[in-house]
Amino acid sequence: MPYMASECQRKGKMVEDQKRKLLMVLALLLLPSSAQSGNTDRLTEHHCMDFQRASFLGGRKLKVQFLLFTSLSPSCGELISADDGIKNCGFNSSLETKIIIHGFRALGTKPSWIEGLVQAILHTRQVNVIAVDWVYGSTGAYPSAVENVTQLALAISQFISKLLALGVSGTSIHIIGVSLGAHVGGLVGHFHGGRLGRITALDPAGPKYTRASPEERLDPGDALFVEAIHTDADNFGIRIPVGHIDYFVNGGKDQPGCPRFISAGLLEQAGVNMSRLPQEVKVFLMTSPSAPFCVYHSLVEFQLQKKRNRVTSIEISFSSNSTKDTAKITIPKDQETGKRLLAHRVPLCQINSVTLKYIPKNLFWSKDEPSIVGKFCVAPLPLNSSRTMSCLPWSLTLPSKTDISYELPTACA
Ligand SMILES: *[C@@H]1O[C@H](CO)[C@@H](O)[C@H](O)[C@H]1NC(C)=O
Ligand SMILES: *[C@@H]1O[C@H](CO)[C@@H](O)[C@H](O)[C@H]1NC(C)=O
Ligand SMILES: *[C@@H]1O[C@H](CO)[C@@H](O)[C@H](O)[C@H]1NC(C)=O
Ligand SMILES: *[C@@H]1O[C@H](CO)[C@@H](O)[C@H](O)[C@H]1NC(C)=O
Ligand SMILES: CC(=O)N[C@H]1CO[C@H](CO)[C@@H](O)[C@@H]1O
Repeated sequence: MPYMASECQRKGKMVEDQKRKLLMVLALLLLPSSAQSGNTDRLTEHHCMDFQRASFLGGRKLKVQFLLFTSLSPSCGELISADDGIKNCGFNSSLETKIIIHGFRALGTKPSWIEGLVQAILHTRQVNVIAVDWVYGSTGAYPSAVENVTQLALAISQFISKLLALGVSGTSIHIIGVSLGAHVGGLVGHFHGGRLGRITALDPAGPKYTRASPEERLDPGDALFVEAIHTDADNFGIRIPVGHIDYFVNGGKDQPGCPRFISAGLLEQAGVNMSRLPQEVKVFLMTSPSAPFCVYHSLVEFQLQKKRNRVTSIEISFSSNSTKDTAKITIPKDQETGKRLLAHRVPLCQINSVTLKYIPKNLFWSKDEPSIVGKFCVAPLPLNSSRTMSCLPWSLTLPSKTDISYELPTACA
């Protein structure tokens, strides 16, 4: 009996609670006395809240609800608002918080995969899972759902701000956005200056977003780590990369020794085997952008000493005794930092050296600078919440088109 209903839930809900209690009391009075024993306890238990149901006719209010699920009650949603009352809920501010945002719901119904996803996450990890219910604003025609996205993102951002004010760390927040919800997550991350821990986009939506600017859609600046799993890029999904890593998994095949993760079309919209999802870290083993085998991944980052008024490209290679794997970091114009995921065939601890090469963009009318200066850092994935990146301990000067190699001393444990 972990929760007290009245302390935890919103006022509007309390009215409903009162009614419900009244009904229960009435029911108890009407029951024969032998059936009453043990039942009175239930009156103080919090009752499970479900998603709302909206009609697909237009003119909906947004009516956002936040439902909390914890390992104590993985199948029972608790209506929460981020105020002091949250301390009386199952919410544990020292744990990670996963916030799930669904997408467009043509018929205004609850997404059928929510429960499976929540339970799968809680089965694997002790975390706070918060499902955002915005079925009211997500229904009707797709463009009108899109119109509600900014307001929804503001509501979620405010909710997160209150969590932060209660002492929750920004890096412990992980947004999982499905379809249109992925761009909502991007906007939420943007409102938080890209300092939230992680955004996972499942099948980020394409319509109205493919040509949108990075501010309007999900992009790698929206969180410390942004990953996207595209399973529907030829239809409703977005075709362009939006994260530090983007998996385009059409035609992905099971690999020996690797977990089976995707089996397209399988589940509503996402095409993801939800019972595998909490082990999402394993997805790294399964799909590299380039090679059809299991690989390791590291997040590589280059931070310019000075922002530049043009795009900066740096080629990064990891070399081991027998392998060399390369990726290109792109730092957008007027930004300091570029991040990229580098897929390598041997564990990071077997990488002997890293080679950096600055690739200037010499245009017909303007020559790029002959060298750049900055800092290089690397972290093996998955990132854990302490998120320690190892950096080469000095400011590197990279002359144009020249390979500069450094030892990467990371011993195997
Ligand atoms: C919150 O989680 C931490 C870490 O698992 C645990 O030690 C602590 O007891 C939890 N607090 C509550 C109130 O459950
Ligand atoms: C989904 O994953 C679960 C857990 O590994 C597995 O038992 C199940 O067979 C998978 N379903 C499909 C359709 O691959
Ligand atoms: C790489 O080669 C060096 C020198 O031959 C050797 O000492 C080291 O053990 C090798 N490392 C691996 C991971 O095979
Ligand atoms: C996180 O990574 C650090 C450094 O790699 C390591 O010491 C720590 O044990 C890791 N924590 C968890 C929870 O995996
Ligand atoms: C709260 C809000 O802005 N809701 C809007 C969601 O989109 C529909 C369709 O455009 C509007 O009618 C709602 O007012």
